[in-house]
Amino acid sequence: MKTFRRLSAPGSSALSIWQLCAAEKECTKLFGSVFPQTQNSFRLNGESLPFDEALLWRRETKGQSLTLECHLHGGYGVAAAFRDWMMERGWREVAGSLAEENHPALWNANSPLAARVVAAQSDNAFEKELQRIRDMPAAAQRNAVKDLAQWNAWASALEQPLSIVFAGPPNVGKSTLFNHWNRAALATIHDGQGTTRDAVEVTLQLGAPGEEALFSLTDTAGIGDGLSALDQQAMLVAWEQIDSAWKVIWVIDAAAEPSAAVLKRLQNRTAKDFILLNRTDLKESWVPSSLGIEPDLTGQIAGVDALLVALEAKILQMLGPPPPPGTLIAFKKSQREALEALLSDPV
Ligand SMILES: Nc1nc2c(ncn2[C@@H]2O[C@H](COP(=O)(O)OP(=O)(O)OP(=O)(O)O)[C@@H](O)[C@H]2O)c(=O)[nH]1
Ligand SMILES: [Mg+2]
Repeated sequence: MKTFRRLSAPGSSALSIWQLCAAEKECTKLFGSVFPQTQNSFRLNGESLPFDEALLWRRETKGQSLTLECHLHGGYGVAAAFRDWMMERGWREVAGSLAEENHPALWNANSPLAARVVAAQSDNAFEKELQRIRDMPAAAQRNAVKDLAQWNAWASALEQPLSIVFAGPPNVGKSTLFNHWNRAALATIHDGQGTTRDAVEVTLQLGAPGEEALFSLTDTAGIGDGLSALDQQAMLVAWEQIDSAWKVIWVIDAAAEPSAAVLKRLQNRTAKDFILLNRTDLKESWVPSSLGIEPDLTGQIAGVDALLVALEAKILQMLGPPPPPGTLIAFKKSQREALEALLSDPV
């Protein structure tokens, strides 16, 4: 009997997770000579599967029968293609997803990287590790907790998408950059100030292929001087977004000095403020450094792809390298709190 079932939520956009059960020789026949012999995850490529990329795990061996887990990179279309491909090869789909019963965390994993860290936690691995640490002598315990906690920034980013907000004076190119990043014309771009009045939010996967994580991106209204009542209302919404953001990308214009409120904020920047000097193809009309402003990145729409690549790299750098496959991290808030409790009160 060769059966498969879907473990991930049917509508999940970036990833689908499947469980395959069959005799070893059937699995070898399906995946060809590259079929993994070890327990570890194994990356398949287009030569063995008609899909971009897949990760495969051997989960369980019972006699001749194997249970595999397959993570496919891609949304609805890839899932449908995989289902057809399996059925053409005589595999039978078993009704009903196991997700809610057995894989609640995988069900909720919203990106390839999130799925990877959740997979590393199967079989209560994190709780077991915590118990192992609790049994250590105090000094070793401290080091072990610190090792785990080094991933905490990534852990909270993977549990709940971090929010990146585009902010700045009117008409500086915030929406242009936001749209290029999304590759979709979601926010309204206009040649004249006061175009974007609502905060426009999308979620977007950023990162290297196979280890993308989900972020939320918000485009806001321009923060200017002497604005109409409507624009002032929009500005208040923008400030709310800025206050609750993980990072704010302040877009400013090489050809126009920022409004007073933006200038003041940038002169007193905090760790979450990132400054992008845009429209450098236009004639420079002010010198940022003379006003105490040091942009983190400088560019123009003409080179926007290069600018975006640099921007994405700089944003991801703030989180450090992502956890390698198999790394245990405190993925859930409760797990991070357990680590903190151990640090402040070793047992
Ligand atoms: N020359 C030049 N024009 C640019 C550049 N980036 C954006 N623009 C243009 O600047 C104008 C304003 O761009 P938007 O993206 O609407 O600006 P915004 O900051 O979202 O404006 P508001 O929503 O009004 O606050 C558009 O005509 C863009 O095409 C650039 O690097 N160089
Ligand atoms: Mg705009």
